[in-house]
Amino acid sequence: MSELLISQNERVLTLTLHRPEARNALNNALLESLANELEKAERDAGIGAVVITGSERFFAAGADLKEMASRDMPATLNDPRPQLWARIDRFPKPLLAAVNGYALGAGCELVMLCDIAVAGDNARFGLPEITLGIMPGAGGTQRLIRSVGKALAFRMVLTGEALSAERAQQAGLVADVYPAALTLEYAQKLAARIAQHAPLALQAAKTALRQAHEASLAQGLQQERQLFTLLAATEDRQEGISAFLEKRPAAFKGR
Ligand code: CO8
Repeated sequence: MSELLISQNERVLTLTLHRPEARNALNNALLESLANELEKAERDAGIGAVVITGSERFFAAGADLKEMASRDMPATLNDPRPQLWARIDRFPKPLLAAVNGYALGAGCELVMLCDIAVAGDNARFGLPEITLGIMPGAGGTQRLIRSVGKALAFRMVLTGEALSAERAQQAGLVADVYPAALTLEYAQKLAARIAQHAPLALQAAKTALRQAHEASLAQGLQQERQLFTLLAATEDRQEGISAFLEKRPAAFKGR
């Protein structure tokens, strides 16, 4: 049976991590399946947003420690993992995480790579690598500090201790918290609301927002203005504004 379950409802694709025997640990095969499905979703105009989720008890317990244990320094240097993460990170459409239970290590890093995280009240977010004699290696140190600030990022990385869903929401790691049984449904509804918007505008907004994390303010402002100007050439912009002025729903075409 595949370790990545795939389902689609209208414009929302849901990818469910399914390795229960390893608490959804992200081995290379599972990361590759995620990258492949996201690349397919990128090419499919019928998909407007993607939700990644796990089970009700665990989102993902990190990198696969059995796989990692077998890798020495040269093997780690030549590990295809950074390329797999980069492929996932390149996904240009809105990407949401619906998190119940543990999101640890690489599982937490996957959540941070997503654009919006929605959590169940039983979720726990942590980077426990330090307890294993290693450190986060898939964006954890870089994305966490930009998301929750210096004090909490240092505390989490240096102690390895996890945050509750409530604390993660206060810190800005998570957008919404729901009762665990409803997390996925709410995330899918949020994704559906997002996916009804103009695809090119969503893509441009995502690119510009990510600049805030990944580039200097001056570069970010410049790119935001360039993307804003480019959108002026789209049919969807004309349609969106006309629909508002004519008091009718917009019919976006991705052009
Ligand atoms: N990898 C592999 N197997 C795992 C992992 C994992 N990360 N986590 C759990 N498992 C396996 C266990 O070995 C066990 O297998 P078995 O039944 O064969 O003994 C099975 O899942 C069940 O585990 P538990 O009995 O511990 O399950 P619980 O539900 O009691 O506990 C926990 C769940 C709390 C998630 C617990 O399993 C745990 O603490 N796991 C380890 C968490 C961890 O340390 N994660 C960090 C991993 S390191 C990392 O992510 C580094 C990323 C850097 C990437 C760099 C790439 C370039």
